Amino acid sequence: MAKMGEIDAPELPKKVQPGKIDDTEGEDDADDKVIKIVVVGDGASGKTSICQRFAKESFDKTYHQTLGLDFFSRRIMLPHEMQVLVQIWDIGGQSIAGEMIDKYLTGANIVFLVYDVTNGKSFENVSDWMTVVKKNTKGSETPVRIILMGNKTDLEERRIVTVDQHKNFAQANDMVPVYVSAKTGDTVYMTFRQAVAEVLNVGLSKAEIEADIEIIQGSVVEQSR
Ligand SMILES: Nc1nc2c(ncn2[C@@H]2O[C@H](COP(=O)(O)OP(=O)(O)OP(=O)(O)O)[C@@H](O)[C@H]2O)c(=O)[nH]1
Ligand SMILES: [Mg+2]
Repeated sequence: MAKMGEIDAPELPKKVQPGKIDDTEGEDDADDKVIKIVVVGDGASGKTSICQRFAKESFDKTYHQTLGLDFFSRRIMLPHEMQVLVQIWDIGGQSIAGEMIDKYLTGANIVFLVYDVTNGKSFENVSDWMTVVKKNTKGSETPVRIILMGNKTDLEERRIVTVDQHKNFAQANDMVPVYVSAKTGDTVYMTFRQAVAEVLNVGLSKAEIEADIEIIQGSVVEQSR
């Protein structure tokens, strides 16, 4: 089992997609890079949906609140045959004031700070989340890449948070601004892939950035509810 950070992670039941190679046994392969992504933001902003879209290529329109956290993981292949196990810690929106938040953030390489573009409050609260993230990652050995992620772009007609607000906030706070839709899948996979590649200093060509899902090898593990 790959390293999951400093707290004991629950045993993850294995779920393998049909047609994909079950290589979870090789998770502690010494050649594998392991990248920890922590996903935070207000409740119902779409964090679990984004993780599910990336790890399972699926979307559930019913809201199931995350209590504590959920884990997802997916193995991706970067150029030069670099295998990366992407571990995702999906933090429930209610955990912002919880005692475990510092543990969840320990060892993060990347943080996705998610808000819902149709919900102004979720954008206002990004500041509070950012404060929590910065406070709990400031002693990190390597700099943590923080990505401001506006979700639900499929609901363009209901957008409240403007593109300028999004960009300005990201710029002022050293974050990378991105937009996604967990529902349509728009730019979800590409955002994960690019963030991981940048953390590992792997350059992606335009063709690679646009590379389709076929180039992925691997399997999916998810904690059942
Ligand atoms: N239209 C649309 N709905 C979405 C999108 N992403 C998530 N949703 C819906 O928004 C609701 C909340 O999504 P979740 O992914 O459960 O939200 P969360 O951020 O994990 O919430 P907590 O677990 O409470 O922190 C669900 O009903 C999803 O189906 C999206 O991109 N577009
Ligand atoms: Mg959730």
